[in-house]
Amino acid sequence: MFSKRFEKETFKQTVKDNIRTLYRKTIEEATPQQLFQAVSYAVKDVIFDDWFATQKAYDEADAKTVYYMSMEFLMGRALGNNLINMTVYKDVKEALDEMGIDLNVIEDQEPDAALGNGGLGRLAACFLDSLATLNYPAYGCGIRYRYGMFKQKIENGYQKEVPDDWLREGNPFELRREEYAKEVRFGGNIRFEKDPATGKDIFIQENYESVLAIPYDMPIVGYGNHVVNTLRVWDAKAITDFKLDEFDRGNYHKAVEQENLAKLIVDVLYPNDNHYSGKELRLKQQYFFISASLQALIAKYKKKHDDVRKLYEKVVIQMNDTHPTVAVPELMRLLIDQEGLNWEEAWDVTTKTCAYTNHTIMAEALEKWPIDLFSRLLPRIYQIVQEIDRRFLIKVREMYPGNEHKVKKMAILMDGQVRMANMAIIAGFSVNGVARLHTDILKTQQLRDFYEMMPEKFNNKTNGITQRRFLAHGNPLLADWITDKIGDGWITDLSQIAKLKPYVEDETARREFMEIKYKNKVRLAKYIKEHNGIDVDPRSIFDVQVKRLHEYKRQFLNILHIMYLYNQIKEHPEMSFYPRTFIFGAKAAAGYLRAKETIKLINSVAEVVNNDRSINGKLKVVFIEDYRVSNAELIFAAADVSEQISTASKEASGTGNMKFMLNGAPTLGTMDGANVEIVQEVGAENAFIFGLSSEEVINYENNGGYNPQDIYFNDWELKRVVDQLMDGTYSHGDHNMYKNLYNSLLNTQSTDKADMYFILKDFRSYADAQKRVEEAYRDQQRWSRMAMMQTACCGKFSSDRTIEEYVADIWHLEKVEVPSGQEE
Ligand code: T68
Repeated sequence: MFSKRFEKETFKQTVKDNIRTLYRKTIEEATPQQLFQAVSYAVKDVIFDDWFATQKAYDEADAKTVYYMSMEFLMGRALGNNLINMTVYKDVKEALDEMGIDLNVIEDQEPDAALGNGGLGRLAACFLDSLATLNYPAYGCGIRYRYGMFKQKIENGYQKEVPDDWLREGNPFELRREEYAKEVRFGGNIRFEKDPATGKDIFIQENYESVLAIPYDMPIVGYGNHVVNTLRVWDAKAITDFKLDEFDRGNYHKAVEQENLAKLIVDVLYPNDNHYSGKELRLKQQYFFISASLQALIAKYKKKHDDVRKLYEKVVIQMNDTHPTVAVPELMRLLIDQEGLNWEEAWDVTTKTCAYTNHTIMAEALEKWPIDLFSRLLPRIYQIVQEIDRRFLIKVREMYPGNEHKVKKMAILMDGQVRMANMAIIAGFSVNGVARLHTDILKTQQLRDFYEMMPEKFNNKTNGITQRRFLAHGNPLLADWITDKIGDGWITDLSQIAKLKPYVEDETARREFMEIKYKNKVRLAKYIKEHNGIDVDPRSIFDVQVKRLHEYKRQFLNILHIMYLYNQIKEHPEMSFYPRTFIFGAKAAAGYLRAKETIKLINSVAEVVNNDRSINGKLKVVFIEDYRVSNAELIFAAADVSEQISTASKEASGTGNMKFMLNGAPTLGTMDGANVEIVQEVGAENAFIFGLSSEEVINYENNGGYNPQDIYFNDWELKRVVDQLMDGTYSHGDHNMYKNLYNSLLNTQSTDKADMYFILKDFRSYADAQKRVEEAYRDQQRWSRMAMMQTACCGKFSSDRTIEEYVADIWHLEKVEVPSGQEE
């Protein structure tokens, strides 16, 4: 038992007391939301004791700390996960059962903390879970967006975005820390003086606007070790309060402006995934949370240490993509302007403290700020960037005399833009990709010049996921079964899951494994019935693609193939066909038209196919509304087939692929991102691989693409499918509804290259792979072996392994043991 407070009777009493003090109600009168709040407060009390004990232990150990800087943390729900990690989930469930309360219903009351878009934000959340579980001192630093990722409603087949008012009912798992507020300044001009005493240059920012950054801390509970780390997200508040009686025009306007700025800055998460949005407000958000976080970490460091030139001995900053890269010049500024270091000293500290992770090779995701915007908003920061650039280019010219081509490619400031990735690489002591293939592509293609100049910085850290959320919490039936077979060591050491391998040859074990899969399919079928009103047969193959909607991820390929299958079934009703349920879940960025058109197409195909009685329910298509962390947990547990079909070279890693694998779903995919490593672990015979290789794709791209017309005019079945986009089959006769999608394949109109993502090129190979899936599934003995092998071979893909690699190669942290914060 974790703590006396979770002894059944004590816990039940606490919940009752909370309901009475919070709402003046009895348990019977309380709403589910009120019960959620009351239970959460009971849990939070215990967490908070351990939280303070952890911070004290870290302080005493004077341990080096990693600051994980990220614009996104896609945390999902906290209650269930906290109970799992406190190892009291079952006790609490039982206690609540006795009170007539269903813990699952209570958990469903909690809104997801959706402060992220997709993989990058969820990776940050998995990392925090692993850091706490592995006893490493860590902070996540980010923004407390008032509105997170929008909620998706499907209306008439179209996506509609609804604001995500996630804080409406209050967040029981956060702590406002007004006492650690920091001021952040924007704009104005820089006046330069010589300090008469020291002769040093001093830089004074004048006529600026400023906001007050206020931290909210959220506890990150480690598994069974009493560690509670902190996710610190910043809220903004105006500095000047209105003093209307002192009515002075200038001040009044300034006060209104600062009030507006504060409101705007943390208002909403930008909903783009793998796409750069050059909005001024986005740069403000970046500087806002970085400046506040760096000020706070320096202040914390100085409480115990007096020489800031040794900051790197106690602090390491990991920049999650380029979004936090303004940390480089901001740290320089604080060290020079506030701490009095000279340039060389400050540069030494900065370049030993900052490390950078790259998450994409997509050109449209590269952050490049127009110099006029950047210098206007951050005048002092811009001066520092200029100096970093100037000094770096001297080195480039020394190393490559006369090679101005290199200068052009590697400079930070070029063609009127500030190139953030270049700054991150130049200043970071480590540059890592997120899967082996991705890192190789960075070294040989995208970042080749940097790699040649400073190869020692480059390293790979293949992504991972936390098995605590995506198996222990999301798939309790399978989790218990595994523990029954091999013990519970896998929860904190996923490599132990390999002990399942002998059971793959055990027929009873395989039958049990498949029965659990079936029950999870029933659970998802119920969810689909409740949310979509569609009946799906849990005996059909659940073939799932859930992830952000993006052309490179090729949901379009999947749906074109479904249209093709439908034609086949209609034309050859006698043909043997194993029943399939194709399940999609995906949000499209609000302004991404082709992505939204794809959602409409999926829903239109679903409408036609699901209502065609002549096919006897052989084919069903379901688009799950509002795909997010909480329903993802149900979906992974129920999947038979994991669709990972990105154009090879485009998906840096993928992490959904690992969650499917953990839950026993074989990969149907391209040799892209971490799929390559998944296939290596599970064996090629246990995966369904198709399509162009990354070399082939890159080769075509370097030679002007390929001609999709060659395929279109030579494959009449495929041509028919493509033509159906325009002939009204899926649009009640409207010939324009899908013309953007159609054009993207054959390019009759647009300025883009035709079929940039090689959909027609890979189509036949994909259809073949799908045939192999069907054959394999028909043989239930074979399939059950294959499914179990996924789970048994996924040991490598725990974020615990990833974090240990970051620690060993980049962060160099030490584990700190934490005593229980409870008096037992
Ligand atoms: C993802 N990137 C990669 N970006 O696409 C995925 N981008 O392959 C990888 O597994 C994952 O990162 C973790 O490494 C993203 O999710 C974004 O969400 C994003 C957000 C804002 C701007 C650009």
